[in-house]
Amino acid sequence: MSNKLTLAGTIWIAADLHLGPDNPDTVQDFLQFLHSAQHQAHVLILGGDIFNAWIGDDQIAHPAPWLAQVSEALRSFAQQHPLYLMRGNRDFLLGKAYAQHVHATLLPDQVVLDTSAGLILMSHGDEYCLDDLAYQRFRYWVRKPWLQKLYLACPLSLRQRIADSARAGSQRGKQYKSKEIMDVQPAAIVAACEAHSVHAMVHGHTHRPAVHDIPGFEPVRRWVLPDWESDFSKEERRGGYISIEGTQLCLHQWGKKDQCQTLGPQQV
Ligand code: LP5
Ligand code: MN
Repeated sequence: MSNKLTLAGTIWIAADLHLGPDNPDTVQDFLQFLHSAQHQAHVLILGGDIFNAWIGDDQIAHPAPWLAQVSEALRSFAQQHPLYLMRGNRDFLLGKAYAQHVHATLLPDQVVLDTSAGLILMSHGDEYCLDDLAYQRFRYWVRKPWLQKLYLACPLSLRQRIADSARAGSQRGKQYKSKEIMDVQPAAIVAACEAHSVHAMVHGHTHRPAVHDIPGFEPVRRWVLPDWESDFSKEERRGGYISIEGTQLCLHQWGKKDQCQTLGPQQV
């Protein structure tokens, strides 16, 4: 039985914001987005990699200015509308303490959203990258509660150093990996569709925003959320979100035409 979440009204979903001290313009873009969401959406789901690296909820005791600003904006959104947080491969250590701090609800790694447009299988997406064996090994270990407990028992300064080295290790590792290996494995997508009768799949992680048919499961499509990046090249400002309103699911990317599909019960 999958985790099911019934949501009413207009839903906005964003992921891969990678908020952090080195991305001030992306942080400002996100604060602007939150303000728009406050007035145009009823529910907001942040689908993982919200932060560029999350080293433990206890950092909220003495937050960096950017984190205090983001947390305050999330709290004020959540005082008016339901806010859900999903964990990604950078912020899998996000915990109940931070969720409570921003008045949000933590979601499991996979959830079936029961919406006005239909049933939508949502996850961060890293769990589908099964051909990336090095990553799946990393994921296997860092999800171990005992290792997380060990890591979280370290001083914040040491945790930051370990996170920085993990980030560097990741950047190095990616140089030698093919694009295919770092994308979702088609068989994993088929298995997810076979396990869940849904009208659409939504995930992030790959930083390859698009809408894909799923051969053999038409008209179910796989919607990939945009990653956000406004700090390194103004021309290449990246970002966007998925909206679910009425029977329509739309992918909105900054500077690109919206892609929409009317979902419907006839699909399942
Ligand atoms: O993240 P990104 O986009 O660069 O690449 C991802 C995969 N890499 C990761 C690693 C993260 O970037 C690391 C984030 C640090 C979080 C802080 C907590 C750290 C310790 C927690 C201990 C409980 O997700 C990358 C994929 C790519 O997506 C595309 O899908 O290819 O996978 C890899 O690079 C696999 C490497 O093997 C990862 C190596 C990390 C080194 C591990 C050292 C840390 C051990 C800590 C022990 C206490
Ligand atoms: Mn990711």
